[in-house]
Amino acid sequence: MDTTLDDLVAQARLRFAQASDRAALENEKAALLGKQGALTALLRGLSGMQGEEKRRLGAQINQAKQQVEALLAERRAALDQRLLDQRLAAETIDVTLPGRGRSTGGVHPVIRSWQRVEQIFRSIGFDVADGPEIENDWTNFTALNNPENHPARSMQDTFYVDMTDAQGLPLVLRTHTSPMQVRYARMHEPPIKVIAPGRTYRVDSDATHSPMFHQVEGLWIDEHISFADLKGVYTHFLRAFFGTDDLTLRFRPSFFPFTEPSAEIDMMFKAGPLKGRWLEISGSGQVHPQVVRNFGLDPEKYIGFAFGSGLERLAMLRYGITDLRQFFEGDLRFLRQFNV
Ligand code: 2NL
Repeated sequence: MDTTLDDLVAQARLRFAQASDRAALENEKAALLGKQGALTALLRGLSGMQGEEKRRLGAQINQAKQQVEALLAERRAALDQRLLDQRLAAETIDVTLPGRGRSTGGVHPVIRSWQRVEQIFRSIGFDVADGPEIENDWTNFTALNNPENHPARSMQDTFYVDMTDAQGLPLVLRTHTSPMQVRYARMHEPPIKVIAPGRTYRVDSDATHSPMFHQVEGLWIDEHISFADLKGVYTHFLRAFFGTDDLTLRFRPSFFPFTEPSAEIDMMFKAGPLKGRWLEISGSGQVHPQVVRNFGLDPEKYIGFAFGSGLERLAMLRYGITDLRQFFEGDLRFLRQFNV
């Protein structure tokens, strides 16, 4: 073979070997076999030749070209293999590592109490209502007989939404679940017998108040519903909720704009760790005639009671929790205790 061609093949072998990745290798290939390549130039040179010489030289150039292509294929395969080896080494999975595990969620103690309350009231014929947490101020305040200048309506106490509803009424984060009972009462015919559990919001945040908290309100309206019914229903509820008949109730006069007369309900365990202490558990009262009117009902005909209790308070007493803030911290060591 022509020494120029032998040199060319030797040079190709050397330069391919020095190419350390596919991109460098393809550049070397272009320098030999591309449009401006050395071998391509030699092939082009044949066009000026004739006969035997052209055939001989042409065959030699083609042979050299085949050798270069074989070297190229060999080096490509070697570089690809090296890349694969590197990736396999870098991306190995250590199957002996411990697994990350997969844990299941649990039910929050306040939600557990919520579910328990629903089940008890359903069992004595109460419906369960659910509704918007963003309310208009008529349903949240006015319908419940809250005077226009009542401090509860102030920005200091209530989260206002920077928007009005379709009727132009200011919007608030509901401060109690009563507005849902107003909606329910306006949509149903008596007897109205319903509870409204849910999230509520007030501008208040310290050791015993959270800006978001849970309430369950209850409402029973018919032609002859009295305080005796309230006492019977609430006594049954507390005994079922705490799983004991060893508790008594006390109704203490109080004031709410939406009830008249109004009473705080206190309870006392006759046994157990909280034995002998009066515990405030709920507000209650006979629904105010103006509120009955706002339900769309005649207060001369319809009468009944309502109550409002804090679900956090009920859950704390049931589980013996002493710090409200634990409900909202999300500490799994605390939460897991209620999901064993
Ligand atoms: C409290 C006070 C109370 C009510 C809530 C109520 C609801 C309607 C009509 C009339 Cl729709 N009243 N709810 C009544 C009395 C007291 O809760 O401080 N609870 C923790």
